[in-house]
Amino acid sequence: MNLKTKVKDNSKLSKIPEFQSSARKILKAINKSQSFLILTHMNPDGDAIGSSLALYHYLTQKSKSANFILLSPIPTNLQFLNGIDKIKILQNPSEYILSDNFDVIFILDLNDITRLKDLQKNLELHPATKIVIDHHQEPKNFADYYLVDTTASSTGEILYKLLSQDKEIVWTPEIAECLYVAIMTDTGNFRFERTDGEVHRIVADLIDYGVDPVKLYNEVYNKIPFRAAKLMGIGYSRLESYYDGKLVLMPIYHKDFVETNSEEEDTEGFVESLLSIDGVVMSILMMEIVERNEIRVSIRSKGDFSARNLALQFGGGGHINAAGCRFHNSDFQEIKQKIIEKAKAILTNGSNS
Ligand SMILES: [Mn+2]
Repeated sequence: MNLKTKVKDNSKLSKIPEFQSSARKILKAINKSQSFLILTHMNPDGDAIGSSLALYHYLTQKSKSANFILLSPIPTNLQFLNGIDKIKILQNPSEYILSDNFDVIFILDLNDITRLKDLQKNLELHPATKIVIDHHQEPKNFADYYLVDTTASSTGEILYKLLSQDKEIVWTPEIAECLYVAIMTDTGNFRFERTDGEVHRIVADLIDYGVDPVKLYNEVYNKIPFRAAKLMGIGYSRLESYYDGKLVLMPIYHKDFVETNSEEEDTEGFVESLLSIDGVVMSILMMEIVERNEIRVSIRSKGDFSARNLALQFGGGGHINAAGCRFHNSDFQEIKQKIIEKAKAILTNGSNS
């Protein structure tokens, strides 16, 4: 590991050369506009909601009209966030989008609007300036401005760097708290790769701005519903192990959701927890979601073993260490066998880091 002996003045800026000029252009676009819409991905996580809500608070502080809409529900452990009641959850967002004269549409923690399903068409038609702030690989070409750093820990980290360029910002505890939750959740509470010195310097600033890290940890992580704990127990009792314990797979069937009275959202954190098993470098959660006739697969991994490569082979995507894919009208056991087979090459050719 390279230990830097000196912290440079620009340590809080991105390593990407065009970052500062993009940031300046985006701040300019914000200053000259009045009406904003903020969008993020389906099944929003802490980074999606935390960064979007931080941006919402920032825009409101600048006396702008800000709107933040979601296409799916807010996880219960994020509902404590200040301003969460300002989020509109819409069944029919396409009409909403065209009904308003937004000057700017922000798309956060997402780089591919086909993932917004029905919204895609009207989003493309909308004359607003579109700005993407994100850290995922291979952004699609649909927006006017991009603030993308695929080496960043989270969208929250990138947004912090953007907002830091505004010399007039007032760092309220609300903004700081939302950004802290974004960074904390996307780094798995500062455990995942990309949790570097820069990340810690940023969260140190956020703590100085009024964040209470103990309170936020409790709110986000110590909130597993009892039904989810029961469901996790069923999943653990079925755990399967492959390739000398390098891969573990947790199947969860429809009947398990029924038995424990739990839902898809209750599986939050399951697949990550499997990585704490000794020797495991890749974990897979396979869920049967009968409402959508779907098998949802979440994959996590360590080091160079690529969860993303595995997901890509089945039409999915994600980051190297966190990815997923979905199957429709498929047989659970057949899909499982295929995934396990395809994982073999990754687990045997992957690095041993
Ligand atoms: Mn993210």
